[in-house]
Amino acid sequence: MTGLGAEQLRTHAAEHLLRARDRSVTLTDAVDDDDLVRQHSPLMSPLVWDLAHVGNQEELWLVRDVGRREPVRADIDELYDAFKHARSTRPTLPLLGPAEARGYVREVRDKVLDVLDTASFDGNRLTRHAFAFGMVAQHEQQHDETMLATHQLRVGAPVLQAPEPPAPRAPLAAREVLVPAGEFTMGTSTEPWALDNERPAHPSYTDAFVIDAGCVTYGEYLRFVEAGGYDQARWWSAAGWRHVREAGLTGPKYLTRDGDRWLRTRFGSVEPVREDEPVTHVCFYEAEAYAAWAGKRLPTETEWEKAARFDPATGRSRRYPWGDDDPGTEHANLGQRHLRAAPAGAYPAGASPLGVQQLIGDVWEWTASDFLPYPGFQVFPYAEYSQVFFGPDYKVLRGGSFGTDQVACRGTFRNWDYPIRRQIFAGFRCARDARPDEVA
Ligand code: AVJ
Ligand code: FE
Repeated sequence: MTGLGAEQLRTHAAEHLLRARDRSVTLTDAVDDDDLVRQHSPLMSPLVWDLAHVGNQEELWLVRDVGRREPVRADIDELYDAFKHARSTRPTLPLLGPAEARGYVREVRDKVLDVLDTASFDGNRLTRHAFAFGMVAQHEQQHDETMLATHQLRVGAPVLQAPEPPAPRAPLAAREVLVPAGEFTMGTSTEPWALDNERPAHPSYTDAFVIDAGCVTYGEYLRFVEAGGYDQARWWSAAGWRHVREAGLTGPKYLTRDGDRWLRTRFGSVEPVREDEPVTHVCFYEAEAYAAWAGKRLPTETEWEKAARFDPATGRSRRYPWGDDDPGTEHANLGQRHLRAAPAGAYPAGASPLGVQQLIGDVWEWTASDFLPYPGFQVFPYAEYSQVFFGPDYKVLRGGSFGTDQVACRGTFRNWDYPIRRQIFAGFRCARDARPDEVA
């Protein structure tokens, strides 16, 4: 993106907006109107809320703010303000119905494409305007991933189809990778569409550490379950143990035991669990407990980013593990092309310089870190995007999932959620301190 001319920026912005809208339409046209307005879980909004919310944010940011145009529907701002109404209460609001919501987002988009045609991408306004378009495309894609999680919660016959992800190309060369001690550049000051919480680039130090080359699989995780891990306080943090007891958790969400095998419900189908697939739908506390049982720990956010971006040969931080090129289909399982994570070894072309695989795509990876601002953080463009979430309540997840679009996923991208959340497409990999004999 950096160094693109105004016309290229315009084309890129239009492509990202169109791709996001195609996905929103696919996810909302897949179900009937009853399903669109239904609340599938108190954790989620009705799909029709997400759709109109996406249109309302686009109206606020691009039609009114960037475009300086008249409001399309000033009367509905309050309904679609995520801070005014908790997800659980959204079905009780006088929301736009399915036909109205579809008409609304089309009308907003029509005006936005006109704003995009006439926006002058020059001087300072280049970054500000291009950023606003990129932010809106990212925002819609984030809600598309949320809508995909709602689809996974929905009960009923399957309505989404996608081809299977690729099989492993080759076994992993090593199960663990040593990352040397030292400073690297974390965060970014140059990615044009990086959000405020990814900025600025700053030096960050780690000791030598060892990180798993792939994510923890269902097979590995279920050995912990079968060993009685959910009944043994010693693997869990105090908060994690309290939660696992209170919530009555017995294994990853969406799994059931059938005699001596495990079944998984996935987008309306019931299937045997695949042992080699990255475990998905576990919360932070479960990830932490598994790591303790395995004699390891979760990586910190800094360690994760160093494993993903640091090139020891040049000392430089890459945009992605494989380099600076935008993700291709050979690099990572992103963009809802497949509706599950791929087994370890499926994307060797996406490996980091040190040989860590599948950091981008497949599953969001829980890290040990709280969501905090980087040194030099500045709110941009609104405090409500990131700043109001900083603090110990949220844990950082990295890397994106099969449900994440590439516009909302970078080596620097930071996601966050409560440590109890399991409806998101989240898994993890483990890390540990390097032993003295490994560093010498
Ligand atoms: C970054 C995924 C935590 O969905 O709550 C969507 C993204 N912010 N609308 C969320 C977001 C405003 C956010 N996460
Ligand atoms: Fe939103």
